Amino acid sequence: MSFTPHPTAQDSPAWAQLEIPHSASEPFTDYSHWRLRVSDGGRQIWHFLKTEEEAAAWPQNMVDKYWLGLDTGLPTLPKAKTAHEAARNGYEFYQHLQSEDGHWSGEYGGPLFLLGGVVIGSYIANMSFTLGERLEMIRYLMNKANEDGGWGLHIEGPSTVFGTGMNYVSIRLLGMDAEHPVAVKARARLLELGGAAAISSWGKFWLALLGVYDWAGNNPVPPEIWLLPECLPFHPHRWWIQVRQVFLPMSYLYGVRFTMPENDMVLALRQELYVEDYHKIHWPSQRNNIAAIDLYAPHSAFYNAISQFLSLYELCSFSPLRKRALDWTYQHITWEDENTSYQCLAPVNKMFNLVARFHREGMESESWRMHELKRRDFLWLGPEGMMVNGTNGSQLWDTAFIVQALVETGLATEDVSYRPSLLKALDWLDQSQMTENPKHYEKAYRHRTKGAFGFSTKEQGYTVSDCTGEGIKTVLYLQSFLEFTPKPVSESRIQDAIDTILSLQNSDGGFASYELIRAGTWIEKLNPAEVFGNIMVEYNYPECTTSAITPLAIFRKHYPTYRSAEIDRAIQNAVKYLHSVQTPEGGWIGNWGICFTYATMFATESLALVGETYSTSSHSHRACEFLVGKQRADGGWGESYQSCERSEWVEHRDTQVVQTCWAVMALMYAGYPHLGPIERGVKMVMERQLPDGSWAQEAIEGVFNKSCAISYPNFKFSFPIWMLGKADKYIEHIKENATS
Ligand code: LAN
Repeated sequence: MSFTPHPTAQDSPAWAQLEIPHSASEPFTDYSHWRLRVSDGGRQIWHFLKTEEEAAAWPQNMVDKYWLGLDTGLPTLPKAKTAHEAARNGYEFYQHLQSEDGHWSGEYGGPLFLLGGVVIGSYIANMSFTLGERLEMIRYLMNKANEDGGWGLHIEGPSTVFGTGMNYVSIRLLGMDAEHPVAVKARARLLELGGAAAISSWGKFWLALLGVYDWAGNNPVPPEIWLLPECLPFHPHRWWIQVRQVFLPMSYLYGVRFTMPENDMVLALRQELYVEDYHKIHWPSQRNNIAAIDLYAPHSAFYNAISQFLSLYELCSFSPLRKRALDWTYQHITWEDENTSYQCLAPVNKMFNLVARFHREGMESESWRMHELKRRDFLWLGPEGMMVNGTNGSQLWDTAFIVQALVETGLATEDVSYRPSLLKALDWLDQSQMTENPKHYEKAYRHRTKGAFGFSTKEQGYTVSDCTGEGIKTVLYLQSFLEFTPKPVSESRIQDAIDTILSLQNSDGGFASYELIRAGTWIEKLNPAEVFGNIMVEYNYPECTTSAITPLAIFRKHYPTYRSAEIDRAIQNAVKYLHSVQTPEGGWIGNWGICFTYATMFATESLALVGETYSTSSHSHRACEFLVGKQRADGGWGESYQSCERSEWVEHRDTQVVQTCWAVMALMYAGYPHLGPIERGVKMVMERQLPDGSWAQEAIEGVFNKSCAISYPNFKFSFPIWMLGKADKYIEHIKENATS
């Protein structure tokens, strides 16, 4: 084991203090100099062009302008008189946001605990940011601070110690002076909430790496757990992959008690972050000190007992065993980096991996260079500054929805001018399907990837059940439903995708996110993260289940001989699972979108696949009654992200376009026969359309792990276009049936 001596970041001009204006309403950099460079199958990285000559040689395109919040200059369109015209106007605008390689890029911000990891990790590992990036990250945080000066878990949440602590440290490291009014106010709020001593466990961990929280204040994360026999029902390879991949580098870093060497910044932060004198804090009693406002999933007594036991173990851990455990966890860390070309599963494990690799290999290494490079895939510049995206983008997800919308609404065939855009999308999808299993496969506890699609890019390399479903469904739409397209995705590659989908069905018929469910839900009792719910194991999700089976149904029609009995069974069992999780009120609880409107749209689509509709199925009937009961006087629907926290419907203050689309889509999937609610929903969405065909950004659309909201800004295009185009045909069809 090596403990690489590292230079301290503060000595580097790259982290020197900056003059920061008091107001963040205007950009701190010249927005006309930023460009989104798209490369390598959808990597999206914002570049700042230093000179006017460079800027003139590489003009801003529509994608740059739109996402930076600059005037796109797109024309006012003739006012739509029908839903179909409105859908068309929507795409007249949205086609301009397609990147030249065929996918749709976009922001994927929202969580406010990710930027802290990227900044602290970079500081520790002596990596830098450009001046523009630093300034715009500071500006983003200034813009996203709550009235009280603090930050929440996500951009719509109340201030928490986790959000405030991580982001306070970030603005300071990025160059804001401690006496800047924004820092003063944030610090006051942090101290009011109890100071950083009461930060949640992932915050404690980041602060300990930085040397501003004592390791004795952290519950143990011993790497030896990875050496336990794999057959044990709680072995980490059975945990939800997001937690497993975060726990992995954490256990390595905990095992070596990595701590950044003291410097002036570290000493200053120790003063600033705490209510009491840093050196007088009794650290062992901070392990379970979590501010009440942060707590979503309090520790179980079982977890606390295990932590106590592990604390005793730490006092007498046996060093040869520790060394073996560290070597083994390090090996797994390198496998994860290599399997994902250093993108890693998400930015949390990426930044912990980065610090672990830095610890063992130092700065003069391939891993340092690669991690340094790939950090930028997570940085996204929006109108309010630079944020850290929840993943390296949502490329596949956004591309799949808009393409399906175009095909289902008939827009794909009605206008030849849309053809190039569909052909480019197909080309991108062709290149985004994974064709091999991971380089480090079973030994790295990975699920198969052959034939799969991920949420973002092929390079990231993780199968997601519903992304594979939506990805291959989109390929089938393009290749089998349209006459003008080539067929680059071969039959055997389509079969690989179907095989991957079938490999992901759980015994009760449902589909989880990345893998099969590998352990019992009792492991949730070991959830150490306090701020998130349902993170320890995979669960079945109504949304993932639907996205997995809809392509199976389409595939079955076009390729009736391939695994057809299994496909039939898979669909039947999936529907049984969906029946079993419908709430007594008639909806389904959403896990990745907010909330009931989202999951109910998916569930009714699945039911329709087996002929269950409003008039034939009590499940579908109840779903419609539930949704219609939630429609507002203005014709729309609106749910707060708190629906996801509480698993019960919580009205949003305002009606939401995206949720209205989901609700109307659900009614249409269910074959709801009464046109009133559908027509009123359509009217509401049409009224909100802007003169250039776009829709304005409204409340946050997505969620994960019950408590953290996340933005899907492309949804405000794909779902209105889809819903309006579909509704136009649907309304006509119902009216025709009524008169015939
Ligand atoms: C995502 C983003 C995509 C999302 C969908 C495809 C929409 C979903 O249907 C399945 C699950 C998945 C892939 C998903 C899982 C959790 C992610 C990766 C995220 C919400 C993006 C960020 C989040 C990740 C867990 C953030 C890090 C936090 C931890 C608790 C580890």
